[in-house]
Amino acid sequence: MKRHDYAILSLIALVALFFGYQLASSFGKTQKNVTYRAIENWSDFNNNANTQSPDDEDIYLIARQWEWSPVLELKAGQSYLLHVASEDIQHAFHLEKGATGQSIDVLLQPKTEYIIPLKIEQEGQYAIGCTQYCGIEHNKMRSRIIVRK
Ligand SMILES: [Cu+2]
Repeated sequence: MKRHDYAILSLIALVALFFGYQLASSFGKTQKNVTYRAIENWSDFNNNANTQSPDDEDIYLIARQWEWSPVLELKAGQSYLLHVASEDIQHAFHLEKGATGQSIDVLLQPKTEYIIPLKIEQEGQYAIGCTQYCGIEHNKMRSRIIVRK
């Protein structure tokens, strides 16, 4: 090979490394700090979701065909641990980018609790949705998180 061939190969390798790194770090960020565990007692989780208040540190959200329950009302600037779980089949939690500066996407295996650290500084309403096809009314599976001062 001639010298300029090596130069071109090196350039291609650098570009591949750059985009590979970008891709790898974007995957890492969406799932970063998210932990999960099997839910042994669904009625406890359901009960937590139905009795929570914006003052609690731990907040609960249920995905099911085809809704998110309940509509969460949070306080701006407060740190939460958001516990999200699917009651039936596989769904995927998506929170719009405006909430935290980066969208949050977490695949939800059934009856598994995903714990997502969440802090939203600005009051407002932030869209959530399901990004995993989950049946005929999948596209209706949208809701919001309401954040107040
Ligand atoms: Cu779904």
